[in-house]
Amino acid sequence: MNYNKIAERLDSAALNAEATAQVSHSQNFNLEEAYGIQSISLSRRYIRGEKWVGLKMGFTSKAKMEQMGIHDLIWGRLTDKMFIENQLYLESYIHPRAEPEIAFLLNDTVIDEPNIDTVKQKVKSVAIAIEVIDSRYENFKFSLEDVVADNCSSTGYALGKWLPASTNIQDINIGLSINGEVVHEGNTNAILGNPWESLVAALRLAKENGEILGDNSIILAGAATPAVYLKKDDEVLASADGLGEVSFSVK
Ligand code: OOG
Ligand code: MG
Repeated sequence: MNYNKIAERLDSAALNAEATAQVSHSQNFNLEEAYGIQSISLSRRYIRGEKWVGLKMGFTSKAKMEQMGIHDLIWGRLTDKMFIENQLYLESYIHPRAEPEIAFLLNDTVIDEPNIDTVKQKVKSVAIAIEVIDSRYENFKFSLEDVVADNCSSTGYALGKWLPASTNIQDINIGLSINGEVVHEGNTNAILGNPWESLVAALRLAKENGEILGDNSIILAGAATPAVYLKKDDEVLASADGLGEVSFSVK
């Protein structure tokens, strides 16, 4: 199996906003190989000048697992170019979807044993966020290995105001509205029982995989609700109790 070729195919699909067939339709590959492909496809972005900024966690809630039919925790990489400020241009995407998330901004503390108590020392700030996912696969359909190879569908993130790390993020309502109408609402404890657990998992996975999460790295905890497809002229807004809101418009 040619990892480079598959990485190139997925990277080009993202660049050209053109869907491609699921890798699993033509090859057998395992999860380790899938993460290998993800890593190579990210290298292509770094070579083009994108900067790695952190990680996103996926399938941390039942709502997401059920929507996509995958029940394993996954992680992908975020780059600076994925940052969305105010506007998203539909023509740059294949079939983008949005979901409300919580973001963590890290400091440079080194954590040897990630657990609920220790990871809090590594957080400078928390914020409401919107993740935009855009599977490079036709019809947004994939196997576990497919989605991992495709950087876990990650394509964009919008961030609300950074708030102190002491801000409560547990057991609060979080939701997404489109054009002023709430489309999905959930509770942040749907994220692994407690959104801090997602950070614990992220730090553990980063360590296992040699990803160094230094000062100002960003972690997205994963959505507590299903994702929604975006269409032209949508005003997309996420909010959570005590975290304020973040929004962008679709052009
Ligand atoms: C995969 C990414 C999952 C989340 O928050 O659970 C994810 C997908 O749904 O395409 O980002
Ligand atoms: Mg997500």
